[in-house]
Amino acid sequence: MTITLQNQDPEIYKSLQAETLRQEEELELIASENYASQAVMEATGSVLMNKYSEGYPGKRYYAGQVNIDIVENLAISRAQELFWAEYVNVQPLSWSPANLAVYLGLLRPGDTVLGMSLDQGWHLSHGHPLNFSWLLYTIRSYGVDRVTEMIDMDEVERIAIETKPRMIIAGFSAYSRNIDWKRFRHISDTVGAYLMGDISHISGLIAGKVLENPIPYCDVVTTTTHKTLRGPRGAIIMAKEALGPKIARAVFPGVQWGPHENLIAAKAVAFKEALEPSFQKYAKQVIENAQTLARTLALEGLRVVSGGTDNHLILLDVFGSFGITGKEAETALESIGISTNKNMIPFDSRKPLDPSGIRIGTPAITTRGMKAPEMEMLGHIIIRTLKNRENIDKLQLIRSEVKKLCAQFPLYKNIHE
Ligand code: DSN
Repeated sequence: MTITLQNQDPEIYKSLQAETLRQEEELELIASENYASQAVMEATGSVLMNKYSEGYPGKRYYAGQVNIDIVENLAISRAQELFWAEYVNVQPLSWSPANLAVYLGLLRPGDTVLGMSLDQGWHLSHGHPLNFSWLLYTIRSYGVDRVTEMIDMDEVERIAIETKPRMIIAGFSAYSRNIDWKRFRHISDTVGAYLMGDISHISGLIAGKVLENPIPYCDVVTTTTHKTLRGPRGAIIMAKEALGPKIARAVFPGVQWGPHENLIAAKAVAFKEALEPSFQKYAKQVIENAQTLARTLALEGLRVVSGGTDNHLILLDVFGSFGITGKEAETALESIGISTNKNMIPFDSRKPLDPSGIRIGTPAITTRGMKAPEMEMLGHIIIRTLKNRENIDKLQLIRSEVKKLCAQFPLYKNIHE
């Protein structure tokens, strides 16, 4: 009998089957998630996971690297082509380790870092009291304007001059507006700071050429590979050539040892996919879908933070609009088969675990092939769910509508157009 996961470990197999069905029959609106292609998943589950390969191509600490080096060099050259980057490190295991390596490579403990404030679109590694960033560095922050809910670049400049940071971070996990990269560069030059772009959320939209590429403006850029970029879980760091050696030493041996070469192969596969013209079409559709969905929700009385979106992400003030907390909204939507996440909104008076907002995004549903008509349908489904969240019969009916919609856009069939 062939040994398979099914007969060797039925319990895990059962959970994988159940998760496959959940993904097939439910809608993924978490802005940081996507569905990787079968080729990306095949590389992720490949024999490359068996290999230790500390070091870099041509300079490893263990033998047997002939195939590993080919894979890692391909991942590097494809990322360079995709983002027009001079230096690329494809080894970071994920978002925080990538950012940690940048801090370690370019700063000294105690140096001042200026990033987005915690409640307005931050990431843990940009400065959270329990994170290495806060513990090792002096974190200062800028935020959004109270009225426009967009970044006020004059205010960023004022704070930068006042705090004299060694590094400025432009990058967010819950900000839906375009970033003024040129002005960030100007401010960084004014105060003599490194400019770090963290494009973890929007890198697929940059690769797809629908958002401006920050590489020419930044000293260093980090991104995860599994969000809009639609690759495996992981991250990369891109930098000016001159900073390459510092970043390389910080990633290995500074932060990590053995890189996960199976994931590096999967990153290479995803970069090849993103170099295809079809990926540009996908990226354009992601933004169009987010704008249609935001418009539909706003017309139904749900306040969209900053009044709209320029990318894949929409932040919704459910508490201010309908008197429902973010946690209640997340729970109601999950009950009908839609995954979202509760999220702080700018100047939120509520707490992080039960804030005023939810964050939604269109990368995954666009991968399924959905377009404007489905966004309008989805907008009405979200509103009906929030308004009827205590009506079990109505929720059951809406759940069956979601299942029917999913059946029209099967997963792992429409991914390659
Ligand atoms: N989990 C990532 C996100 O959803 O944006 C980081 O917080």
